Amino acid sequence: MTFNSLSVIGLGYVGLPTAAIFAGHGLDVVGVDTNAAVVDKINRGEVHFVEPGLDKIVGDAVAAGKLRAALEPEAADAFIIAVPTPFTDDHKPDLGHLMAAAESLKGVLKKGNLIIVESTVPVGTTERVSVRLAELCPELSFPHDAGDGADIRIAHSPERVLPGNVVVELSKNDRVIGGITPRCSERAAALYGLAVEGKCLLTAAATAELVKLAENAYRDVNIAFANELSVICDKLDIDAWDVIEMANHHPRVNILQPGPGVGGHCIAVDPWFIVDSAPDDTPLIRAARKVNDAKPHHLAGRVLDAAKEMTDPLIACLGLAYQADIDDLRQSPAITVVRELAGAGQTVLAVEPHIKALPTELDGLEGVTLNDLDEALNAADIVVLLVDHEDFKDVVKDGAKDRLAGKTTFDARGIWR
Ligand code: SAJ
Repeated sequence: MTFNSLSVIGLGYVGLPTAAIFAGHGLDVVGVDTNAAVVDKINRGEVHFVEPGLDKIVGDAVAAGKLRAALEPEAADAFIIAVPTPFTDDHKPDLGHLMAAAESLKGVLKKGNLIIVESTVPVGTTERVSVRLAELCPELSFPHDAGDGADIRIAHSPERVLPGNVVVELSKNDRVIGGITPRCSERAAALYGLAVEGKCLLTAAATAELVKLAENAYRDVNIAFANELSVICDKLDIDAWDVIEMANHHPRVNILQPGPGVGGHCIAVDPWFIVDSAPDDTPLIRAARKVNDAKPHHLAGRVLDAAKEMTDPLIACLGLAYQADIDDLRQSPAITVVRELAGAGQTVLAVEPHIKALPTELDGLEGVTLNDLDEALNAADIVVLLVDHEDFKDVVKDGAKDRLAGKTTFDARGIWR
């Protein structure tokens, strides 16, 4: 049986591009989101966040009548759940959105349906979804209980796309697919086969859950190494990027890039899901989190030391997003730096070309304003580069003029060397 219709629950950074790509391959796709403004926007063929190439594929799919958005789930052949799975203040997984999304399928599920959990989840969650739906839908059988012969098939297939390159990576990346049973994996692979060029690697649900968490914890640990090295370099007055560039000439060394810290909704969050599952066996993963979380404070401390040597300096902070060329501010270390500078009584000229107003974390903070790049560069005594946005790259070589001349600079991304 092939798939004609798909419902994607959660129209955020992963769900919306996923919905658009399947619609572009001919499926009738309904995207579901609880935010009415998002639903309206998508139905007008527009997108609600910055992601290269996304506006075109969403616009085309809506215009072709293959993609529409709704507030409630509707019957479909397959469902993909792509909602946020954040953590609580004490670093425990918060599965509230995920379980609510799963529960919203009660009443629309029918025999033969496939459900895929794409959200990043702690080990055991896909099975929990199956158990919960079995409680809510007693007329249907579910794979944790009925095995391969179940009415409903459920699998975990973690998204692995990099914000800023989502449209390309969604179709090119290999996919890990972990079904609750082998048949569940095969059905999920058949769905992705309609739109994904990468390989489908089939495994069990729990293995797929840990694969995704391991990928992000691995990256966090490696970034922590680069960040720790850069703190050492600051102390020894050595250029960290020189050290890394030269060390990386070794055939078996590949050190990542230091930065102002690790942000986003993935790398800064997912390692905690492993810690939560194995609290006594995760010293390295915890240490990496601690090193990366300390990095913005280290940077802010250095800027404040420089500011203390001046009278009422103006500090330009370039970039608020958590990484280059996107407007995503979630868990952004740049925001932590700005808050810390403002909290110490400094005047901060924030520059973020991808947003039109200060985010709530900074709005109303005394001493912080949102500025355009030229205003901030002209006025600032200290310039702190926090995000390697394209717009900031040619600041040092704007014609013959060095726009940083005479200013104290902190280049947390190493792009002005
Ligand atoms: N960062 C550094 N130095 C580096 C690389 C990144 O400081 O060398 C910083 C970034 O500036 C950013 C943070 O780390 O603040 C995280 O960025 P990232 O590029 O590592 O990745 P994310 O969080 O945008 O996306 C990650 C990706 N996972 C891996 O690369 C293993 C992506 O493939 C996942 O799909 C995504 O998490 C996710 O949704 O889980």
